[in-house]
Amino acid sequence: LAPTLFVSDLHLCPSRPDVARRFELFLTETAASASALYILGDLFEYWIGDDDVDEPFNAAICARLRRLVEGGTAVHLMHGNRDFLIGDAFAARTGVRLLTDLERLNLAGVPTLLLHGDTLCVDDRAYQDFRIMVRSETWQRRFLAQPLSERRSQVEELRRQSEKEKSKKPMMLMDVNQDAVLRLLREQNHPPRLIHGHTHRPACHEFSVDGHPCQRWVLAAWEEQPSYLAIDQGGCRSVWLDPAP
Ligand code: LP5
Ligand code: MN
Repeated sequence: LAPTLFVSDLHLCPSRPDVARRFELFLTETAASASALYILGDLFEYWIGDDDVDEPFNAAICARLRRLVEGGTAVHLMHGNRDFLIGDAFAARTGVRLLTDLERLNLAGVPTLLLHGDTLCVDDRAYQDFRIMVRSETWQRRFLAQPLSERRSQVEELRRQSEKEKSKKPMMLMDVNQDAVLRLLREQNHPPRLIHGHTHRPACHEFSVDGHPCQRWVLAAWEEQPSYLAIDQGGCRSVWLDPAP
């Protein structure tokens, strides 16, 4: 049976053409023969609204996703902290299915929880406050009412600010909080597997919750290390891609 693939944090943008090229190859050489591809957030460096799909770089990515879907691979997309404004118009144009922020799925008999990962970083209070603000409907409506050029310059300023803030935050603060992980697993009835991205710290953490074993798979950021997770009857494996094929 063809595997199900997982990626996140591609952060695609015109200023990193090597990553976009790597992604294109991944789609045609690897994802095309998979049964499904799950993109767990931050496909784009940032997304300022579906009315920006005609921008040439965005249009090219959309066309590649569309081709993959038409070739028979189901593509599922979850929002990240950079591209949560992706909406129904994007889904209609590409044929991808938009996921909610927390998904549960059964893979070869193994219940698996999917999320971007930012909601587990609860020690980063400044970010969590920011998240509440930008995820509110009124705030988004106001942001989207502005012209694209205005939105773009605001978000570019915000990206600079985010990089500056991150350089001042301790590394520990920006990782997931293990208590938040345990709380989630208990709420969700102890699924044995959890997959997320966001922290850019690829790993498989094994631990147990109230006697239930669990694996937490963390996906890599593509500008650091292009890779994907593949799950089939044989289990789950992480595959590193050649960054410059
Ligand atoms: O993304 P990354 O990896 O750099 O860091 C994240 C958190 N930062 C963010 C911000 C995004 O990078 C910015 C791009 C979002 C695009 C969304 C488009 C629509 C919104 C438009 C807004 C104008 O998510 C970072 C975390 C890090 O992950 C690790 O988890 O630490 O969090 C921050 O940097 C947040 C700061 O700590 C607080 C920011 C306060 C800014 C308040 C200004 C709000 C008004 C903006 C108007 C221009
Ligand atoms: Mn992220």
